[in-house]
Amino acid sequence: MGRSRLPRPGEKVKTTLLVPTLNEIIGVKAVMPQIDRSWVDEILIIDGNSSDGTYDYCVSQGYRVVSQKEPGVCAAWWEGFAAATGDIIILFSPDGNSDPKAIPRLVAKMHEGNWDAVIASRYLGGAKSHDDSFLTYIGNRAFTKILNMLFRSKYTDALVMYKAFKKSLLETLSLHNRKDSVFEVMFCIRGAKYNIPVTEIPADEPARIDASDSRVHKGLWGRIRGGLWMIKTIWREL
Ligand SMILES: Nc1nc2c(ncn2[C@@H]2O[C@H](COP(=O)(O)OP(=O)(O)O)[C@@H](O)[C@H]2O)c(=O)[nH]1
Ligand SMILES: [Mg+2]
Repeated sequence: MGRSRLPRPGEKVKTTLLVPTLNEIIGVKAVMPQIDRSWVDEILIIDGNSSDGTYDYCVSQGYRVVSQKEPGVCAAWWEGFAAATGDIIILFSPDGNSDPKAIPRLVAKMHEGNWDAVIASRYLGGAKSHDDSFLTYIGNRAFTKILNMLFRSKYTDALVMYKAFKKSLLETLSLHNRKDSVFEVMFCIRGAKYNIPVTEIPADEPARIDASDSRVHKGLWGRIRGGLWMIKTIWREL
């Protein structure tokens, strides 16, 4: 990825809302119309070659849509970073889990304190996740606490996708496309190591809209594998 140029003094800082989709037509139709297009400078959909009409729907609504080449969410992020024209990136899930109303709050907070990153925390202040089961709640909280202990950070939510950050951070934090690590976790660990100015805002996580079995239940093996990826990511960073 090329060096992301910093805007010159007086030049507008642009924001890209980066939206990954894979057969997410139900969520996309319900969530995307709630986004006021004036909130950001660019809405970029990275589609993982959906077969349910997500791609055509997004194109018909006038969004910029890129079909990803390599499979997987991590590849989607990196192909999205390469295509995004914004200086600030917001990672946004159109499945219902990211509350669109938090977009203007994230943008405002980024500008207000000249933060390098702002995380939409599900566990800060009165915020609540409507998607958590007892197990995922305990898992998310414990994982964040362990990460804080190991890397002397103060996150309340190190696993949430929903966040805004300066694109130049990808280079500052030496983040690279690694298929074997969880981008969100790498991002938080490197942010702590490099001691970047990062803050959080409270943001509820609404429930997934398409909550059909195959979408929600990743199965025991799926959860174990997810946990192992995270542990592996931490281990390597130690
Ligand atoms: N482009 C792309 N999007 C994906 C892929 N896998 C999942 N997504 C999308 O990423 C978003 C979050 O996925 P989800 O399965 O809900 O992840 P979770 O909320 O972290 O459990 C949804 O909008 C999915 O459609 C993929 O391989 N490529
Ligand atoms: Mg989700």
